Amino acid sequence: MIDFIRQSVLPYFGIGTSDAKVSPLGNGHINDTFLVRWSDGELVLQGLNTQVFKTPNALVENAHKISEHLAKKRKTNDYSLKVVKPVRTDKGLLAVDLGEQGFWRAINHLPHSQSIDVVSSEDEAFSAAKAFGHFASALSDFDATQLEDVIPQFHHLPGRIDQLKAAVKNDQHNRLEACCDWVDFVFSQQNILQELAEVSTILPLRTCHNDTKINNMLYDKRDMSSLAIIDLDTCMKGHLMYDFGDMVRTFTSPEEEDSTSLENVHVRESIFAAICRGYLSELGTVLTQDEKASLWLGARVMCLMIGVRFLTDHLNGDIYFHIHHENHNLERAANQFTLYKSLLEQEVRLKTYFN
Ligand code: GN1
Ligand code: MG
Repeated sequence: MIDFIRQSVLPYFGIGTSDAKVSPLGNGHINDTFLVRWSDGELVLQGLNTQVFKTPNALVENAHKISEHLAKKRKTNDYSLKVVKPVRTDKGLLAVDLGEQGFWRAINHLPHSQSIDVVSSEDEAFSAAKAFGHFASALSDFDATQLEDVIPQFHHLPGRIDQLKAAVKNDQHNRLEACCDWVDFVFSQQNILQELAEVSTILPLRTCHNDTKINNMLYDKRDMSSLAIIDLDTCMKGHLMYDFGDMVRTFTSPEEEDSTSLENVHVRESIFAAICRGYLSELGTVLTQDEKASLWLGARVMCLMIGVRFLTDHLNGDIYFHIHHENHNLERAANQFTLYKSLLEQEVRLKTYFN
């Protein structure tokens, strides 16, 4: 792959093959991401997964619009984080489509940046949540209808549960028996759908990031302050409760998303509190009362929904998320359902942080 990139992709970006160093970057589950360094500079190169992103041109256009909006705000000091921007091909395009050999796009690499996969302090949680809040706030005057839905119904729990039902029915890889307890668990939680249906109709549609994982906020490694929000691939119109929920999902556990040490997987109350403080410090005056009231639901939905998606993919034979070993998606699902249960167990205490 690396040789192919050097020979056949980098020339489109005007980078000579002789001195370019290409190395894998990050922990994404969908796209292939590389850091490219050469004598004159560096960039992040991505091969988009076109099975998942069926309209990659719309995706790069969406990301470009978001970057432009944020860059404009940065010029007037209304956005304080760094902005990730597309690096164009030497013909001035946002990407190069090589058909069978991939759809490639490049982004600027931010010096001194560092991502983490597990939050280790309240300060880290606070600054990341504040950064995601700042991002949403800076986009509150961006017309979200300009963005194409690159994955329709991305955060749509009823649809995700239907996909699980279909996977259970087909059980193409005879994996159901070994995970039927988790399937039953999901079906026992369906009363959340009613609550969701009622709330969804009253929430405003806003520009959402839709993948507010801890490793999509880059820290400045010199002082661990927040540096930039990255991965604009799933920016679409939606409800901010899901952005809040994905932070809860990925910040609060002391274990990584695929850890099998389930006895350690739980929601750390102090980290949950820091997320609320950080996010609301930026959005407190932007969110409507209904949106504020929806945040607790967003947290529950996101933990449950990603568990459902991992479990579905396990049953389908791991066709969506990259896996690194057998049963990886099942392990991820068990981890996320465990976190979801911990969230429910602590409901009374956790809800006090919204006051
Ligand atoms: C995928 O590949 P990455 O890390 O950007 C997924 C998210 C999931 C996440 C789980 C397009 O994101 O929705 O929450 O994995 N992205 C897509 O870690 O499905
Ligand atoms: Mg992503």
